[in-house]
Formats: sequence, C-alpha cells, structure tokens
Amino acid sequence: MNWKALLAPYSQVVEELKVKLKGMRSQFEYESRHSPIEFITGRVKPVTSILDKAETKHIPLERIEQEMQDIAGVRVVCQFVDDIYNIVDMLRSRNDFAIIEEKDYISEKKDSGYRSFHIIIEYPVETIHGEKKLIAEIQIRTLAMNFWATNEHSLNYKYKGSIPSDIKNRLKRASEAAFKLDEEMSKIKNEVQEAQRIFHRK
Ligand code: 0O2
Repeated sequence: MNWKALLAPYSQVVEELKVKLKGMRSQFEYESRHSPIEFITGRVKPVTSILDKAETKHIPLERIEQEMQDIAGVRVVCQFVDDIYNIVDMLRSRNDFAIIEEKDYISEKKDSGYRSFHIIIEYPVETIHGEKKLIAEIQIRTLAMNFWATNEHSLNYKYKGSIPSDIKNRLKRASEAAFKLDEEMSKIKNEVQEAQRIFHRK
C-alpha cells in the first residue's frame, strides 16, 4: 500500500477544512459577534491507527476509503453547548460539501461517557488527476467535552482499550461533572458573553 499517495489528498482535505472553519471564526470577529468557535484542530489519522482500526472493525484495506470515515478529521471546540448546534446549522447550509451522516453523541452519550457531535461529510478535493470525493469527519464539542475526551483517549491508549473498572467509573463520574459544567455555564452564557464583549472592545 502506498500510504503517502493515499493520504496526501486527505491531508489537503484537513488543511482546506481548517482554513474554511477558521474563516467562519474570523467573520464572527469582524462583525464583533460572539464566535461559536473557540479553536480548531485537524489531523490525518496515523497509518498505525488506520491499521489498528481496520483490524478491530474488520475493514479490508481495499475498502478503507469507503468505510473508515475519520481518516481526515477536523475538530471544532466551542465554549457553550448552544454553539455546537449553531455550527451544525451553519455546516448544514453550506454547499461546498455534502453531509452524509450526523451522529449526535450529546443528546445520546456513548457508554464510555463520551459526548460530541459528529458530522460525516463527502468533500470534493482537487487533485492532479481531477476531482476526488473523500469522506471526512468533523467533531464538534465544548471545551469541557474536549477536556474529558482528551483524557479518556490518553487512558485508552495507555491501557490499550481496557481501562480498569475503577478508572472507568471515575471517568463516568467525570463525564457527568463535565455535563453539569456545560449546563451551569449555559445558564450564565449571556453574562459571560457580555463580559467578553467588553473585554474585546478594550
Ligand atoms: P482517534 O485516535 O481519535 O482517531 P462506532 O462504531 O460508531 O462506535 P466509529 O465508526 O469509529 O465508531 O465512529 P465514531 O463513534 O464517530 O468515532 C470516531 C471518533 O470519535 C474516534 O476515533 C474518536 O476520535 C471519537 N470517539 C468516539 N468514541 C469515543 C470515546 O468513547 N472516547 C473518546 N475519547 N473518543 C471517542 P478513533 O478512531 O476511535 O480514535
């Protein structure tokens, strides 16, 4: 498998999506409006992770482009839960890619405690051989959800997917706490935004 050639267009997708989403953020700033986007990150899945996932999900290597949805992944991190749904609405109305699936792990969190909104898109990328439509995943989550997911991801890596049950329980409690934090922050959202506007003007 020529991984370099296979992954090059995915890396272009990630870069293009990052530019476009950062563009949305700047537009909010120019208009002195609260930006629903706190920060954006993106990555192409490392080959070792692709191979691991292909094995656990029984995806034959010749099918990974069709069946592995997160080879290109972009993450949008927001302050408030409402911001997530605003971004989802904005993404739904764009016409530079097609949404093929939405996974709302916020209204229905995963058993692990994971919360996030995933949008799977089909993105047309220009290559030297013409247009290629690639699948990419946009994950949208709050800072609190991101904090939890980052820590849980590290522990999963450390314990190779089998986190001891006492730590798992702690993670579930931490997920509840992150949920509560998001709820409490939503209640004082207007206050926070007003303070941020004043701060921004200075
Ligand atoms: P990495 O290292 O981030 O690339 P499914 O069969 O639907 O459960 P699928 O098809 O992988 O799983 O899709 P899903 O659920 O949308 O998950 C894709 C990505 O979401 C994962 O990629 C993670 O980034 C994130 N994710 C999903 N569930 C969890 C979770 O319980 N904890 C954390 N920390 N992240 C999660 P990868 O390939 O697992 O990992």
